[in-house]
Order: sequence, then structure tokens, then C-alpha cells
Amino acid sequence: MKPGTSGLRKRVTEFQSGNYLANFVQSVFNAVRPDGGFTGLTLVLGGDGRYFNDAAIQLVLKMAAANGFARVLVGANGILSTPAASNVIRKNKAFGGLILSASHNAGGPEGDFGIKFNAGNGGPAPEKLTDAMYAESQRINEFLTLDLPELDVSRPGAHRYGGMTVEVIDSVADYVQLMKQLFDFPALKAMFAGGFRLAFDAMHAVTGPYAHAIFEGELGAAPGTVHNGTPLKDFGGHHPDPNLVHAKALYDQMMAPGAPDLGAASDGDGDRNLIIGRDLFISPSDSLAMLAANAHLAPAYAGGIAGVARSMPTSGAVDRVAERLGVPCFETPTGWKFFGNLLDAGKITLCGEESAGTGSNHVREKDGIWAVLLWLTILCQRKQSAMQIAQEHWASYGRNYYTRHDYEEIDSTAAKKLMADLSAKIDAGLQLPKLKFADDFSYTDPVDGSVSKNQGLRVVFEDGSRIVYRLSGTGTTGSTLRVYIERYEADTSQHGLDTQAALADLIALAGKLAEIRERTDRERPDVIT
Ligand code: VG1
Ligand code: CO
Repeated sequence: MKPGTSGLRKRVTEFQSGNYLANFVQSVFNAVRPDGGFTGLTLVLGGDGRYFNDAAIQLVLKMAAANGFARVLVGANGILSTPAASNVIRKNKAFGGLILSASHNAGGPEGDFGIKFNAGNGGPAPEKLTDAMYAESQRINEFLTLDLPELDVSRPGAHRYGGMTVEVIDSVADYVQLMKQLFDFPALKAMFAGGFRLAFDAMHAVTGPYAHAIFEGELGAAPGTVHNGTPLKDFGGHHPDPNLVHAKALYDQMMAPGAPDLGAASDGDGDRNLIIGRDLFISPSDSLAMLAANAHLAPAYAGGIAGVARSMPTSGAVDRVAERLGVPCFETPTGWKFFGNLLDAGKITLCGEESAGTGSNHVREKDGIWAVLLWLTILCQRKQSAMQIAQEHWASYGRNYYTRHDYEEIDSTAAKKLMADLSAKIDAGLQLPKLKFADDFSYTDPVDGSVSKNQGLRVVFEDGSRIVYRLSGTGTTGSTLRVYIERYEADTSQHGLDTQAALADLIALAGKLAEIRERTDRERPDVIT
């Protein structure tokens, strides 16, 4: 029961077997319990509504009561998007929260389930705590629960439940209120009234109700703006992963004649965002840079930003923006848990990852709908298309061509050997023309000094071009190899190239260095972003 990049993720069938879920929940409680126990403390509880969410909510409620919590705030029907849960924790000064989700992984009886603990700052538990949970799970010999009837969590209101209070809260209301504080809703409403068109794909996942309420409700976007807006337990049989493979219908719509002004999508639990302009996919790394450069156009960031952070594999595009703004840029390991300290300490205002995650200090999670609202704000204030904004950005800062190649569900032993052998090769000293350095990324948290090792193999060239390799920590079957490739291009006349073509030499080198084809038996990646 070792939490990965974002909580514990396993097959639904594994969570359903025996006391698996109860054992993990108790291990979490044991790891986070304060000296005085949970007396007087509040826990927030909600999930993305996938298959097994309902049963897990009932189990956690009984265990929270047995473990002595004073109060649980649970989203109606057990639903809270990940950013909404983060907000509820912060707003109510809760002790922490349990978020039930396997995010972008497929759902349904044969799909995946997941669970993670967020601390009182609203952010994912740091490594120190996830390590403690794992340790507890290895020595657990009992869990506490109460023999209580199922609680009806379908309607907002307070209930007594085994000595504890359970408050069922509206899943959407607090989040809408927060967004209204950050953005100029009347200005966005006027833009939609003027004919602006958005296509938002909720992928039958948790953002449906949030997107309906905000885009079509508050902002008056045309009915039908939100696609796939009804959450389904199995996401309609699809992966709720907003990338160019799983959100292909949206991509095709944005590339076709008569496309809307902006296309966007979010994932299973609502923390990711995909941004597609008319005729242009904006890579998440570029999106982060463009949001940072334009954030001051939104009321919440009008006073400027304190700093930015990106995960190591994310492109260096945002670094250039930070440099121009004269603010620091931090490079963290993959996973939102590493941004928490920087946000809490006020060192950064915005942060993001290449995997379609962007967020700010308004919560301690990445936030899909927030990112769409910030993009809408920029389009509204600059009165330009996404394409024009991107082209002007590249002309001003240069363009970081960037791609990620995923080899999914490959044999775990082969994947680990590929990484180990490449690491040994790097240690022995790579002989490559214009190589600047190669290493295994290690991070020292500038706030608490904690060190996280083995966070990805980097091969970096003198001109800043990079190849990064790491194994995914969110998959549940086999191993997924992620290869991240980047090249900086200053010359404006070279900014209109096809990304894969622009990176072809580095892509070939990446394959050769790690012997990907030979070791994985794959002719090509399963997903190219
Ligand atoms: C992936 C992404 C990472 C992200 C994580 C959780 O992790 O690469 O950037 O933070 O998913 O996102 P990995 O270890 O598979 O590369 V989510 O939206 O699935 O909670
Ligand atoms: Co997610």
C-alpha cells in the first residue's frame, strides 16, 4: 500500500477485496493522528464519483466516527472535485481530507480506484507523511469501525452519526464562490453575451456539474457549451484523461472550420486542464508560461506574482517568463505535493506540470476549471485569439518545442532494468556531443530541507535541450515509461514547425540512449502529447 505520485491507486477489485480499503484508511489515520487524537477535529470527504465511490464513502464515515473525529464534511452524493475538496478543507480549517479518486485512470468495475489524504493546508500529504502511511500499512493489525446503518448523503444537511456530526454540503457552491472572488465574472459574462464560444469537455467526470454551473449558469455561455457533462461511474467507458488521444473529439472540433474560440477539457477529478485554441493545441508547459505572463489581467493576480514553480520534466518556457518578471522559478519533482510548501511560504503564486496541471495559491491542488477561467480572462482582456496570444508569446520569449512520449503498461521488470541500466550509463559518463550534464534529479525542499531522490533521469545539452526519463507513479498495471523531450528555438521564423518534426533528432536519440524499442518491444509510444 505504497502511495505513488498522487495517493494510493489500485484496481477496483483490489480495493474491494477483504479489508483492503479499511486497512489503508486506518493506516492513514494512524500516520496523521495528532497526540490528542481526532477529538474536536473535522475531516473533509469526497470523491470523483467513479465506481466504488459510494461504498468507500460509507466505509470512511464509519471509520471516521470510530476513530473519534468530531465532524465530517462530505460533498453531496460523496462528490467533490479535487480542487473543490482542497477549498473546503481550507475554508473550514479542517484537519484534513480524504479524496477518493484515481484521477485520469479509467473507472468501472474493471477500472481503477484511488484514495489520498490532504492535510490542513488543503494540499496532498508530503512525502514524509506518505512514507509514514506506508510504514503503518505494514504493521497494521486492527482497524476501528462502528456498526452503523448507511447514511443518506444525497441531500445537504447535518446528521448525527455514531457520536460524530456529518454535514452533507453542496459540492459546487463554495467552489463557484471562490472563482467569483478570483475572476471578473461580469466581464466574462459580457464576452459570452458578445458571441464568444467555448467548448468544454467534462469527459463524463466530476467537472460536469461545476462547468454547467459556472460556464453555462454564471457566465451565460450557450447551452451545450459543456460536453459530456453528466458524471458517469465508468466515464462512459473512456479514460477521463484530457490529452490528444482521449479528448480527440474536442481536438478535431477545434481544428475544423467554424471551431469555437476556445476548447478545454478536464480529467476524472477536475484538477487537470487541456487547452486548445482554434487551430492550435497549447502544450501544458506553454500554457503555464502564458498564464504566468498574463496572470496580472485577472483581479486575483493584478498585483503581480511572487514566483512560479514547475515540475522538473515541465518545459523551461515558464522560466523565461519568471526571469523577465524578475521573480524566482522553482523546479520540483513530479507531483503536486511538492508545491505545497512553496505556496504556503508565499514563495510562489502560480505553478504547474507538463501533465496538464496548473494552479495557484487559491487552493493547494491543481485546478482545471480555474485554468480555463484564467485563459478566458486573458482572451477577454487582450481581445485576441489563443493563436495570436501564443504567437506573440513565442516571438517575445522564444519557443520551447516540447513533447512527452508514454509507453504504457510495459513489463515492469523490463522498465526497471531500462531505467537502472540508463542510470548506470549516466554514472559511468555519457559521451555525447554538446552534452552539458546528465544526472538523476534530486530535490531539496527550500522550505523544510527535505530531500527527494531518484526523481527522473535527465540528459541536458549546452543549448538547454533536454531528454528526461521517468517511470509513472500513478499507473496500476505494469509500468509506464515517460520520455520528455524539449528544445528551445529563439528564431521566430522557426516557430511554426510541427512539434514532432522539430524534435525528431532528439526523439531518435532518446530512443537510442535508453534502447526503448529493444527493451519494450514497442515500435512507437502509446500516447504522444
Ligand atoms: C502523473 C503526472 C503528474 C501528476 C500525476 C497526478 O504522474 O505525470 O504530473 O501530478 O499524474 O495527476 P505519473 O507519476 O503517472 O507521471 V492526477 O490528475 O492523475 O491526480
Ligand atoms: Co487528476
